Amino acid sequence: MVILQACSLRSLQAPGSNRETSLKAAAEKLGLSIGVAVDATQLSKNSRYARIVREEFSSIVPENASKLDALLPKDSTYSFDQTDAIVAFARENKLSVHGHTLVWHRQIPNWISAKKRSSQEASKLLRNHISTVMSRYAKDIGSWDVLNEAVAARGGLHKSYWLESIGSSYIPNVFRWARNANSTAKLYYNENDIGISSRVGSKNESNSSHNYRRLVNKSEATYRLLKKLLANGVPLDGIGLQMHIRPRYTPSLEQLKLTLKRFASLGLDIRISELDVSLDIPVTEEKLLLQAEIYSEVFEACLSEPRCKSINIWGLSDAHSWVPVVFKNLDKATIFAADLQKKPAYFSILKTLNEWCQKHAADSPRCAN
Ligand code: 9MR
Repeated sequence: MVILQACSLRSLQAPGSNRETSLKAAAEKLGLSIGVAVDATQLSKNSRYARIVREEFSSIVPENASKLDALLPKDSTYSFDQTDAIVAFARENKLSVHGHTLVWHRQIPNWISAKKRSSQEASKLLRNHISTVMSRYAKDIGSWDVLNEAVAARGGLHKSYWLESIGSSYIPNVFRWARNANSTAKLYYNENDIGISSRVGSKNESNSSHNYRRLVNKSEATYRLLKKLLANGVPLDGIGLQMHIRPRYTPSLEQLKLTLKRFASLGLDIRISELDVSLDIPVTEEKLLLQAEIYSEVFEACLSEPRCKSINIWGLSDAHSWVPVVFKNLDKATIFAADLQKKPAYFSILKTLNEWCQKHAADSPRCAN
């Protein structure tokens, strides 16, 4: 990771001429969709939460509502309430919805995972699920994470009920089933820890560390998997790079740009699909400023790549983030504080978006108009 120079909060907040005052307006000018992972209960019960989602974002992703365990909690009877509520909120507020996630090795309800099924039975179940859900939301959900995290940390395929029951053919098949269910939806493969690609030489000690090599291996394994799928005619429109990052494990701007270019060279659209930047506790003002710079760098990398179409923050605020729930020593990963005040990261992203065309008018297709 490069050492970032923390700037002051005051300079981030400084007003300028011709500036947009919401993330959504500033991003849309550059052809970028900005989204956030949401929760249906918060949208209906927390009016400040709902207002920020409506005003600052152009797109929403159900954080948990459309996963298999939420949709099919007990048996084959669907429970669509939460996803329906999210889709209705999007419709009322003219937001787009990205679906997350049709197939994953986690959050599979017990009644499915506890039962051994033949390849045929498991394929039928999964195919029906994909078709039922995509058909129900055909008008409202224009893009989907069809498959989430199928590659293991060391390369190879991640252990999964679907891999065990169906075999590796489940991977191309889920995309084919998705295409049959909806001929126009954009179909994404979504993966974590792939922001670093081997295209970037290892220039310093940290780049040759075990962790660095592991991330490179996973990014490369994902690249090869997608290349093979495409060569075999599997319908796949895009890749989501999750980017759950920490200052210590953040790819440099150069690494990230090259990784995005590498995936784009496969002819895929790119989403930064689940961005958050976790901080070690105790969180200080200095760490929040460093976090602001890291968020901005991810936005810069995406803006530099014409095929990078959308960035999504994973959770609206620090009170709605999965990070402290899972990691005892990490916190404050989003761009709004727990009391829903804007954090330095918010201002820094807005500034990056607003200033993009001052800095890149000559070399960025996003500034053509
Ligand atoms: O943010 C989600 C959290 O609320 C859930 O408890 C968790 C359960 O697996 O999933 C989290 O979201 C994950 C996403 O669906 C896929 N990529 C990793 C995300 C963070 O774990």
